[in-house]
Amino acid sequence: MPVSFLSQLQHQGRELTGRALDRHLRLGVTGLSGAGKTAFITSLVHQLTQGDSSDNLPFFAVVQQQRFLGARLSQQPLSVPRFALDQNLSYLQHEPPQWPPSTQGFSQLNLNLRYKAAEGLRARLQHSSELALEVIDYPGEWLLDLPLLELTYAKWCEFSWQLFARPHRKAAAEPFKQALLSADLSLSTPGQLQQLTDAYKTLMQQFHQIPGAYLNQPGRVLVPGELAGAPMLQLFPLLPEQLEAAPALAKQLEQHYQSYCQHVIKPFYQRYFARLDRQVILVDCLAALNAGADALAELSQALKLILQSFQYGPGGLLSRLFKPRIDKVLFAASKADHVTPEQHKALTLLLQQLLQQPLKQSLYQAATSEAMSIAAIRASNSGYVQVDGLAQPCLSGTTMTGKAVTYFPGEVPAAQPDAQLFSRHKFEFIELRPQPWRDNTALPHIRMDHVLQFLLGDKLR
Ligand SMILES: Nc1nc2c(ncn2[C@@H]2O[C@H](COP(=O)(O)OP(=O)(O)OP(=O)(O)O)[C@@H](O)[C@H]2O)c(=O)[nH]1
Ligand SMILES: [Mg+2]
Repeated sequence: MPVSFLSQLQHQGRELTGRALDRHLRLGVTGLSGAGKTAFITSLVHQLTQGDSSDNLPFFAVVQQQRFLGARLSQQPLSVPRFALDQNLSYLQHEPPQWPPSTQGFSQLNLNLRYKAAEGLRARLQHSSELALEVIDYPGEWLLDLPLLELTYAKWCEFSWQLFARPHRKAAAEPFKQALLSADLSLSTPGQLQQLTDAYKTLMQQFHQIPGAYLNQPGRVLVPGELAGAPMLQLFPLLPEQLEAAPALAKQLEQHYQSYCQHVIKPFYQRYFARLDRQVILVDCLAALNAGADALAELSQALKLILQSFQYGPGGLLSRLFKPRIDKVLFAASKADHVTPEQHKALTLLLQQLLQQPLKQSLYQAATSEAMSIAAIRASNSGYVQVDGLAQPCLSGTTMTGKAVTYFPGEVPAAQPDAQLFSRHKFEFIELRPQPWRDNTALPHIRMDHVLQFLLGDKLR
């Protein structure tokens, strides 16, 4: 029997026992590319594994009550790469400091948290208790594949071309549209299929550069991972009117589409998302505001499509064992260190509106949810400057080009602004370099202690 299969069986056995005893938690970190998943996981794990964190995590009860005995990395399936925690931390220690790069594949990290139980039988019988925590990281582009499971190839073509007609995408999509219109689709040769595939890949790469063009599908065209060169990635949306006009090509593309759904998206979903206990949904609202009205609308649409793939509800013992559902959801507006603290409330309200308005309320009703503005790795310091005798809030930090700045980044609208406001006002929340950071010191953050308390607090009592 192959070693990896054996190790997987052992791992599943441990997970099932852990679940039965309610000692196992699988955390889903969900977010589009650039939302801040890798920074979030890096910070979360570092906050848990570094030594004394009581000064850095004032709202994390188990730490404040001095019951937290520490966390260490534990065994994980041999077939999945380990999350590159040390490597990510080392980027922050570069001279000048850098952010970890965009993620190109899966990785996972398993942690064992040790703590003293506060009350009940466990506290009396055991010196220490344990909770196994499992977190995975993956390229945000792949998340956008989940909604494809609900669509046929023909419906996807329709959806794509409606999307490509939007103002911020139309010009970029024109050359690919012309390539499709001028191709003799009745030929359907391998060379032609590859040419059009390459043209679609170029288009996707251009979309990727357009701020606010979030919904780029299929995700593996942009980040193929281990599938680079696989025939099923010869996949692009024909113009809807071409589906009947070029039946042979349409049929072939539909086969590739079905194969992609079956062999890429379904296993991805089942392996990493179908068994989540808790979920963090990270959203970079500020970048969308910078990019304008179309961006904000597309962000809201992308989130709505993705979140429909998850199941929410309380986890009773049986359901936890055999059909786990997400019982706690944290909506987090990421990179809150890009605005002054008194704007955090508005940022949180904007996030709630973006996420909840398009979704039926009932989707979340079964789960406990909370929304907050956070910075996994705080890159700015906030303070006040005197202007005409009045104290004005400000931030100080270093821009990505290395310039030290002290500034007021502007106000955050507490609700989705209408297109008119965007035409009058340009939002400019600038990106900042991480602050210099030394190993063995706490990572600066905003509200990661609240995050830990919400996600883990009840399991560490
Ligand atoms: N100021 C600030 N910037 C952040 C923070 N978290 C992430 N960023 C910025 O956002 C960028 C993207 O963050 P990542 O953590 O790589 O995002 P991701 O969701 O993992 O993206 P993919 O791997 O492409 O899916 C970083 O390179 C930083 O520039 C934060 O807490 N504060
Ligand atoms: Mg990442």
